[in-house]
Parts: sequence; C-alpha cells; structure tokens
Amino acid sequence: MKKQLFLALALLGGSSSAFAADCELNINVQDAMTFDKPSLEISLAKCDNVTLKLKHEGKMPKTAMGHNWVLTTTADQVPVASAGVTAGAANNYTPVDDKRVIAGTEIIGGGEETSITFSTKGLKVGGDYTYFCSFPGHSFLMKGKFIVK
Ligand SMILES: [Cu+2]
Repeated sequence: MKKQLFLALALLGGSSSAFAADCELNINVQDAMTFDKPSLEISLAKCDNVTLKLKHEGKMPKTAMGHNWVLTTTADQVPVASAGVTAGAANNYTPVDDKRVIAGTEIIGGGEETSITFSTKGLKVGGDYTYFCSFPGHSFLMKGKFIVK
C-alpha cells in the first residue's frame, strides 16, 4: 500500500501535459498459477500512466494461493523473483526500494482485487519486459509479455 501511495503522489507531482492520458489494463487470476492473459500491451504515445488492475477470482487465501503482478525487464525477472522470496510475505515477495521493479502490486487472495498506477516514462518502445507473480514458486509458470509500442 505504501508503495502505491508513493507512486500516486509522484505522479501527481509530475508535469503531465494537457494531452496526458491514463490507460487501464485488467488481468485476472484464479486458484492456479496462471494469468488469464499471456501478454499485455500499451502504447507510449497514448499512455503517460498505466493503471493495472488485478483481480483474484479464486477462493484460496493469499497465504496458500496468493498472487500479485510485478513488472521488470525480462532480464531482471528471475533475479527479482529470487530477491522477492528473500523479501518475504511482509513485503509482498517483492524486493523493497529495488530499481529493477518497474511496478508491483500487493499480494492478494481469492475474492480480492488490487491495482497499481505507474508512469510509462522509463519504458522503451520495443523493450523486453515481463510481468510475473512473485509468490514463491509461481513465477516459473505465472508470467507474460509486457509489450510497449
Ligand atoms: Cu501467483
């Protein structure tokens, strides 16, 4: 929650142009190690900020089948997932103050939903990005391509 608030404040303080647009992405999960979409796509020309909404349509508690949505470069995905396990449940299995984490939600369980809003400023068109769930053991299967156009 703290990280989301910080990002929201950072966005408010940023200089957004008159044509600034906020884009919304939705992705759902269930009581299985998979996202309902194999990829997500944004356009830098259209999106200054992106709000990613994650919905857990399953029934299992977050301690057993928790999921989140973390965005990194594809090269950083495996090391960040490992660092996330070390960071532990209290940190949503996401390394704290780690620049490799472009965006990340909290871990949620069945019936819950969450979202994260982040700036697209640092993203590059055609860059190689991956989103994944950093719950221990999930990231090997639970990931997708984040396409920036
Ligand atoms: Cu998961």
